[in-house]
Amino acid sequence: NASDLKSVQAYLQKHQVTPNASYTGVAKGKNVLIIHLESFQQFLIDYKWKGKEVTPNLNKLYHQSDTLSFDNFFNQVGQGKTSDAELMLENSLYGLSSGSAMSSYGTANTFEAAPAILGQDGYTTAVMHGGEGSFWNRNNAYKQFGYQYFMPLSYYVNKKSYYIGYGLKDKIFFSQSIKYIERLPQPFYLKMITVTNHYPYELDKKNQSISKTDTGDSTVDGYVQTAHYLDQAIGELMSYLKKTGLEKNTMIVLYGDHYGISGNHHKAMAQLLDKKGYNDFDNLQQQRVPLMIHMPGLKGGINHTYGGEIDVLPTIMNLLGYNDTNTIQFGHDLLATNREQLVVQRNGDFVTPKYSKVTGTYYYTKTGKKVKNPSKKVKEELASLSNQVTTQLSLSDRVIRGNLLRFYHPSWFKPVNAKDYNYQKKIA
Ligand code: GP9
Ligand code: MN
Repeated sequence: NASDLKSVQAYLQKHQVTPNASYTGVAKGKNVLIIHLESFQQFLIDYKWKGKEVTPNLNKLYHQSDTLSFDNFFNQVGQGKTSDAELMLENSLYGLSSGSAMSSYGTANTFEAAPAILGQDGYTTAVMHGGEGSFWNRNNAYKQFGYQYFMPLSYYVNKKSYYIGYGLKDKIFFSQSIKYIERLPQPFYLKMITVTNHYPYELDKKNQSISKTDTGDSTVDGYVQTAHYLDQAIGELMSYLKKTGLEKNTMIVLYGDHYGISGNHHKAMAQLLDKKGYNDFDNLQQQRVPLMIHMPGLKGGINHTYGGEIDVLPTIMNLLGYNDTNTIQFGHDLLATNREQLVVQRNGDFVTPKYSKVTGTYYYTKTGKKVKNPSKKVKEELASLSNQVTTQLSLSDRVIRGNLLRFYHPSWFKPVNAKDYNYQKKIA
């Protein structure tokens, strides 16, 4: 009920972090293009296989001076995988401890998501995805998020040779999307969801332009190949954006949604990363995924702050000039100077620059050594971090399970009415 919302607000108020004022509004009025890099882990950045860069286009973006790149950015998804990442990125709320929040609560819940906020401020909002519209309940949840347009597979020409795994191959998806991008009134907020770099990492011969790795683990070895293909697709999209001049007035946000290699492949991962051993601690560290924010003129560089998907919305909103801190968002501006760098994992694990908790065991993040015989002070520190993790997750769960945002009425926001949106029709 409404008083539950009060306790959530009290907690968020207490843990408020002031956004970085020197970045406030630097992207005001720009188009926003969110590019979802399916199953893309941070280790692929600058990774070489047989002397060849696996993702040269993304590497280039990563190192450009007008890209803000993050190298301690973690995925925080649970069983909802892609959908959890989407939910976190656009709402700054955690997924649930089991199942997918977008599937279970996406149809009926009230949200105050990025597309709704921007849509009420003159933005055109759209999602493009070369897969089935009903997957993860997107066709309903996107309405609650306030997306005006959703172009799933039915908007694209589909042929047997175009499609692999969960949808259109990324290059085909991007190239067919152009005609829709061109019809979006600007400024737009557009999310494009790729899919080819998804388990089981299959690719037709014609598109294989780097060899598979040779760990012998068949689940793992195709990963660099589909990642390479995704990277080429990004390269093609980037050259379109450059050629048309669209790049100049667009803030591009690229992120990896979650791991590609699950925690059941320690041996193969040790081989890929050229490490002697690989344990659950290492697996947690490999939950790092890319986050890059690129915009001509942006003061970029590689930022080492520890953060995760929950923090993207506050970061982007500050860049766009919305710096209201009285929001029901669990993340904090990644550029804020006084952030508490506690990265929550959905299973209760966490990472900070100093400590990592993995299935009940504490490690030092820098060395990977177990914390042995902690002093009273360290014990208290660890207990307090663990507590905060549990509190944050349970408060976020309350927001979703209790549909608490229906009680929250900030002056700057009109409630979304899903009936206003119809994804059957095409843009006129
Ligand atoms: C399908 C795609 C896959 O549309 O987003 O979702 P995932 O299996 O990665 O959660
Ligand atoms: Mn995914």
